[in-house]
Amino acid sequence: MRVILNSRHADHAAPGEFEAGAVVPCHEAPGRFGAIRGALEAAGGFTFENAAPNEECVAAVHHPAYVAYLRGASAEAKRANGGGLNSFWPTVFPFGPNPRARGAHALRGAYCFDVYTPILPGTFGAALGGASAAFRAAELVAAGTEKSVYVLSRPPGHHAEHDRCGGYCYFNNAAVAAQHLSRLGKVAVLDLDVHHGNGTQHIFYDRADVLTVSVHGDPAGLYPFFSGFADETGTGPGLGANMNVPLPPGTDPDGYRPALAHALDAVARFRPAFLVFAFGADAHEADPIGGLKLPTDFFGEMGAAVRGLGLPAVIVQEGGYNLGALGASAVALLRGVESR
Ligand code: SP5
Ligand code: ZN
Repeated sequence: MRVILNSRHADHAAPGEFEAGAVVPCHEAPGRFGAIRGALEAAGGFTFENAAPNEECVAAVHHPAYVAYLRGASAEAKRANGGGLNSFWPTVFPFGPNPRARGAHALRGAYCFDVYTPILPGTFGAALGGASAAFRAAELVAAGTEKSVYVLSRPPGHHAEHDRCGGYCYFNNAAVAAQHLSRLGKVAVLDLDVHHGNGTQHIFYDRADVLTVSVHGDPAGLYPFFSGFADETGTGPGLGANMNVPLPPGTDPDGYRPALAHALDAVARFRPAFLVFAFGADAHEADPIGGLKLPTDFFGEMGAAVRGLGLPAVIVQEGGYNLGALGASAVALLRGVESR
């Protein structure tokens, strides 16, 4: 299988994240990339290539003011770096009649919805590299050159909304791929990261031509907490083109299988021309933040089930924070996708 890499990923590395009032090492760290790449190389059968930066593909799904903000804040962090400050964090989340007109501190909170998503000198470049890799994969699948292409990238993307970063995500890589493919036909986005793909849902919420389906830990108790509930079904022309399947904490393969079948059935009934598969290994039983109980082997079953749809697919890497489980799960999943 062809793998498109974000060669700029390591330019973004958050120095820490908040947990119970303290700062702990950030789960979304550069080592995740090498863990997956190393596992794929050891397994064999994968070819790797880099993608050229492409700003147009980002502009197709994100607000121009948000893109400009991320670019400017990354450049500002680069300059501030000389003074020993190397990351910008939101401190307030402004609301009111004009929250985006009040200077740098308000903007940090206005373009972000949580405290897990700082801006560093290399954030814009790294995020752009990921979106560009997803776009390149979509081009290959759209051209029919490849049946399935895997995008190995970080930072992840599925929490990033039209004009807000959050959940370690800046540009929505899966949405970039889906937007490009939607020019040629209907697209289904299937999100099996353990967290709800709120950004992808948000970007396509009023679209009838892009179905978004997410299977995830119940947001009543798991990040992102504010969306991912079953009653979010789309709006306007997009009513009925969004599906959330929340699962209780501790869900194992016996509990996950019917939820996955339900999600795949919704995808099949939509009759899409293309699939974008947002894959997270954070539903693995060894993941430090996911809370579900899926063993490595189950990711092979997951991949084979997705393959059963028979759709040309872009597979985009999202979360997964146990480095051993991450590489093994990615190999199992992609082998499953290739199986026949
Ligand atoms: C792409 C992706 O998987 N984003 C996930 C963002 C999750 N951010 C919140 C992390 C909270 C970690 N604290 C967990 C404490 C468990 N001991
Ligand atoms: Zn996740």
